[in-house]
Amino acid sequence: MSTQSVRAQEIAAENCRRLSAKIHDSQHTHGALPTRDARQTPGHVAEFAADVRASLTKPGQRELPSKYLYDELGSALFEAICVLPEYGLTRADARLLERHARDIVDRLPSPVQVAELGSGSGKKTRWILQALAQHQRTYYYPIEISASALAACEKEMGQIDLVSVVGYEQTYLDGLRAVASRRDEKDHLLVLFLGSSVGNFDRDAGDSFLHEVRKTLRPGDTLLLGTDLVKDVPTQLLAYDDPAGVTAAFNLNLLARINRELGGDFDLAQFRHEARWNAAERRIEMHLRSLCRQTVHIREANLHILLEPGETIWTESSHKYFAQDVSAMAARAGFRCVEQWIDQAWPFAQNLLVAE
Ligand code: AVJ
Repeated sequence: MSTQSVRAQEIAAENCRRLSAKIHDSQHTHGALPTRDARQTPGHVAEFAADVRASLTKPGQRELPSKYLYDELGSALFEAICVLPEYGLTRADARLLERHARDIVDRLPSPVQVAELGSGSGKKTRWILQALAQHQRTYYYPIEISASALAACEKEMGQIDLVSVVGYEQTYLDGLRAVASRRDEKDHLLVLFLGSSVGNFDRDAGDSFLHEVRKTLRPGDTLLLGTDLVKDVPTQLLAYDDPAGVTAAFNLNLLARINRELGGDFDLAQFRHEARWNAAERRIEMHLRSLCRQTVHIREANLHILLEPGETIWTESSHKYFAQDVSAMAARAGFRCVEQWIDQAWPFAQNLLVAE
């Protein structure tokens, strides 16, 4: 793509953002904004195909990147997971934010703007935005790769009094860099990274990701980081292998998405969802187990693979933390952990980190 058309696209995207900001400013929030699914443009198809090809042909263990779990259907299935009785994580996260929103915002420098990495529908963020909006007009920038989740989030959060919402349909760091570069000198930033999404990264990748986040910030900016804590193994396994099969559907949808968007021919009936506790790494792993010897063809990735019976494709990791781990993790990335709020019913921590 030429530089000029990239620039033209940026301008169009910027105009679109301004428009969406205006719409929310004037509180005309009925009717979703027109959104197209950027994931389906040719460039994104090529990127998806290249990622699928690289991860499915890894020597040893085959993989698929977990970020592709979240197409429109995957995001809807994830929302369903969040209300499963076995998956206490989201409720614990939301409980902490509801209970301590006042306390959290009282520790922030002002004025402060809010960016959220992977906002989803943004439901639990309401508590923070409402608490902030008691002091100041609040700008909220949800960053989300799922167009449908982002549209829902913009619509919901734009209805809060004195809150203006401008969504970024981008990956975490691209979105955050865009937000950070557009703010005024006087504005501080609060970055929300909730729901223990940091747990999707391997420990080293998590460290470098937090370090990248730190690099977009100025000293005194803050990061509110949600981390799911280690608990007993049966409870953790059940949270990722619920009896109603919602998590299985969420996991299998990744293969269905490859069939839909990349011309794949996965036979979903020949795969089984599996959740494992990896004790050495302190993480839940989701896999898809091949039930027979089978070949799969993915047209857009120009890929043929042969799967053996019992062989698995590793689709996601959810690392779990000890409460004491977080300060050290924060320090390695250039933050200081100034406060930690822990839910007793479902061990989960909300950590307030300040950029040093
Ligand atoms: C959104 C990444 C935090 O790992 O618990 C839920 C995703 N996967 N059930 C998690 C998920 C299976 C979730 N995160």
